[in-house]
Amino acid sequence: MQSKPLILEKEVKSLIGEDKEPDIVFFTPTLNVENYIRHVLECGYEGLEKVIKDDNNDVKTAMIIPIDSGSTDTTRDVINKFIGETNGNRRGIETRLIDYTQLSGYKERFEEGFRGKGIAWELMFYLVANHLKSKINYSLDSDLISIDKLWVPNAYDKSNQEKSNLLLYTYSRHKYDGSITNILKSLLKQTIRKKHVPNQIIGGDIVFDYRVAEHMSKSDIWGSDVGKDASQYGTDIFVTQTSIFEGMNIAEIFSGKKEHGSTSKYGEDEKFLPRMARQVFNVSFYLTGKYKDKWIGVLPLSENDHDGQYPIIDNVEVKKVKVDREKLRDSFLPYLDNGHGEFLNQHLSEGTYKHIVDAHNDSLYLSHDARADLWTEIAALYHTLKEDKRKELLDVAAYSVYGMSHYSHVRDVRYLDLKRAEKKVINFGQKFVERQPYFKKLMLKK
Ligand SMILES: Nc1nc2c(ncn2[C@@H]2O[C@H](COP(=O)(O)OP(=O)(O)OP(=O)(O)O)[C@@H](O)[C@H]2O)c(=O)[nH]1
Ligand SMILES: [Mg+2]
Repeated sequence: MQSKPLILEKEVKSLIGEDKEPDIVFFTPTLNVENYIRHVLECGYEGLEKVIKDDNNDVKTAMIIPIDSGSTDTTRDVINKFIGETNGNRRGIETRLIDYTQLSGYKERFEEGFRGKGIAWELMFYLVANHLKSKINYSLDSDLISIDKLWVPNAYDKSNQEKSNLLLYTYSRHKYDGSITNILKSLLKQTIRKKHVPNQIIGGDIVFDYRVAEHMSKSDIWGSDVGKDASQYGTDIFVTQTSIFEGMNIAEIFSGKKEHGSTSKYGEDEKFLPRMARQVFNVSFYLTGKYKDKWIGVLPLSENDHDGQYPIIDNVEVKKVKVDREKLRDSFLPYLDNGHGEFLNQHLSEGTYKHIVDAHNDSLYLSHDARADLWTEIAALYHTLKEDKRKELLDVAAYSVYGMSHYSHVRDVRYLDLKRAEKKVINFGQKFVERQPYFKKLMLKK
């Protein structure tokens, strides 16, 4: 619950300027991106310039606002250099750096245990909703390499055309990539009728309007326990899923591939992915419960209602991530043997638990049906367990069940051509749609 303002009136004035109400704002959250931020700022600047110079557009003033929260490299120096070179020479665009660690609201959040890009996003939504009142806003990652100067104007046009409240940049991914995304998208299909679930629900680059900012900044998730996850890897799903359930108009723009300054976490799937998955699932399950009234009353999807959309994007070469399947399996197996198997035995229905036993006998492979049964029950269980058990469930879900699902996804699609891989992914989503009535029954049982 947000009791105090995140940023004091006088802090806003000194940071943003007196009564600044730009039409369009380009935000970028930064943390140790000295090698990438200059390119992002330049693309943001040139992109904004193109938008405000276009007589067809009714936006005339623009700002660029990088929000840094604790870079220990020269990121802030690079940004200040950019400001020195461009401000004053402005053609209606001003850059203002926010060093969040210097603000009153940050200390509180930090002490409460909040970390990550989401804290910058919380401040960003707060600023738009309470001070800037800007019509259209961007947040693009500050480590983007593949961004160019057309990303901003193209998304502006698309957002206008589609009258979107939230626009998501969507990227080509190698077919193997995105096992968390595929599970989440499939889970969301259980709760959404006649609507397309966006492709990049956790892509991280967005365009949003005032309405989205207002909803996000008022959310009770900030300051809650789940909010700690929503401020880190759960931040993207928080925004997308809340917007879906709030009935926002959501559009997507395809921007080729996403190349960014990846940290070393890739190549270490077994360590990194479950940690990320745990946070993402926690936020997603929480929101599914919070918005239960918005979806539980709708009729189940019939087979014909299912959109089955998953764009076949085969004109972009995407490097595939190296993955050692044996290593993956060996890292997940011990969790299952040491406690997680027992937990699942206790809490799942007999038939669903049998999938775990069968997978254990078949090198941890879970069929599509098995994965759909497991995730459906886990998503519902989240709402029936007491808090300590819920934490245990999240661990079991993120390490054992996600581990097995990830391994199975890799085994399923890695060696198929793209079209057949995508068919598999659609088929996977359909399995969850079929279980919609069962999911509702479980959610209503409580
Ligand atoms: N202000 C702020 N920005 C952050 C923080 N953590 C990450 N970011 C920024 O958020 C964006 C996404 O973070 P990344 O670390 O690139 O995460 P990712 O894109 O999911 O994964 P990789 O790039 O592969 O590491 C980047 O622009 C980061 O600079 C933070 O604690 N504070
Ligand atoms: Mg990145």
